[in-house]
Amino acid sequence: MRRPSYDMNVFRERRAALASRYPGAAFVLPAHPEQIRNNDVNHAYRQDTNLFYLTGFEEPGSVLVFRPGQDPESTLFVRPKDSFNETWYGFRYGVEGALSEFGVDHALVIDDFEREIVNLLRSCDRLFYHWNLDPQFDRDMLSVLEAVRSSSYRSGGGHLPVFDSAEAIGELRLFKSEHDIRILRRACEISANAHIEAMRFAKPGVNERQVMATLIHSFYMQGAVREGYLPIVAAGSNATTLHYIFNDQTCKDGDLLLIDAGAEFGYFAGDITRTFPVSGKFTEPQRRIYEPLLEIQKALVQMVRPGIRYRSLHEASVDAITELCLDLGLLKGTKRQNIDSQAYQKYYPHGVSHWLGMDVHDVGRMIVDDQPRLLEPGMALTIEPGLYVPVNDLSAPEELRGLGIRIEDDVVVTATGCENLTETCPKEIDDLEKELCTPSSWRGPT
Ligand SMILES: [Mn+2]
Repeated sequence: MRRPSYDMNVFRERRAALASRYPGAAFVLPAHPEQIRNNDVNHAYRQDTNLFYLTGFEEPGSVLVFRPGQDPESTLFVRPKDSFNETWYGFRYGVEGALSEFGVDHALVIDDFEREIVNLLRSCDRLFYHWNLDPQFDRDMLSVLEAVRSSSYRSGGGHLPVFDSAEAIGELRLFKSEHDIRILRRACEISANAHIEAMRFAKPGVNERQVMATLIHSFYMQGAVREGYLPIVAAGSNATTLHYIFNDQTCKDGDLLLIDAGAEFGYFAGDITRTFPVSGKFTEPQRRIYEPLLEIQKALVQMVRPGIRYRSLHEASVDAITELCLDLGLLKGTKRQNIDSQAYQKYYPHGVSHWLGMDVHDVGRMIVDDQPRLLEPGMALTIEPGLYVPVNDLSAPEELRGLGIRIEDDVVVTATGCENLTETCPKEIDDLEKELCTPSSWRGPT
């Protein structure tokens, strides 16, 4: 028997936390839809984050029905054991394995879902479900809701009210436990080490794709499960495309190289951006942007502590970057005018932060009771100011055109401030230049 590699108490505690908030409700969480086999080969499968968060169960074709306070509280529907399919596509836990290894109260084969779900929902007063993840399953759920409505056991009539399961579970996931932070810390360490590998490897003449290969090689060699997202490896003015994914150009002498990449470890993702000169030495115009932007980034990290409004981080970044744009001659007029007219967005078009966790852009509300959310211990977020000068921006000083710089760290809010989970990844100019002239362990092209 295969054994799950996760501590099942973690998932039991998460289910208990959810149960205490929603007595009387039912959660129906289907697995992530199975990938279509393209020409009979498999592509990587990743479980739906919320289903994994509550069970640790990674097989497709499964559904968790969770009914806080009822018996059984957790019912996991799974694919049956099947020697033909297991020969071709690998081990399945089946009903017995689901019960013995995952600690759920009850397990049934997925073919019984249609027959059992109405019974399971009859005694619940509301349903938590997230639409639009799997259109086929959505259609099944509409029939289920209708069947529950017409069932004689529901005296009040009408449909079960439906709430968004992703939002409810998102509020739990927003607060990372000690266990979660340990895993996230490791995902960040792996990501930081991979960035260092990439810095040592990068030099004029290598292709962005080869730099990407060193990152991914390093991720997997350190025990990562997969990339947290498709890495961005953008040389020269490619860095001014925010979600550049071609990663196929040659790094040239004099270019800056922007790398935004993070590893996934234990379903948690790191997310780091570093920008450095391919040749190993910053030019004067590159320094002119990099040095003040780094000071801004460090000041923003310093701001992170319980009690500050999450949104104030972005407001502070807009204020500081607009001022920097004025200093650099990119914007004209006063700071106030450029902020009010949003003129700064030409050079700084994105937000300074997002929640970080089991999804790179993690879940959790930013507004609570119509008020901007205050930071609390256990929240994890990125700090990633950037400045991008379009290559064809004739109003910009010529030597700054085509420069794109972003510096991104991952932090978790503590009782008194924050812990920077990615501080081992160099970002000071001296540290970067030292790393850049350290020989790579890779025998890449010369
Ligand atoms: Mn990010």
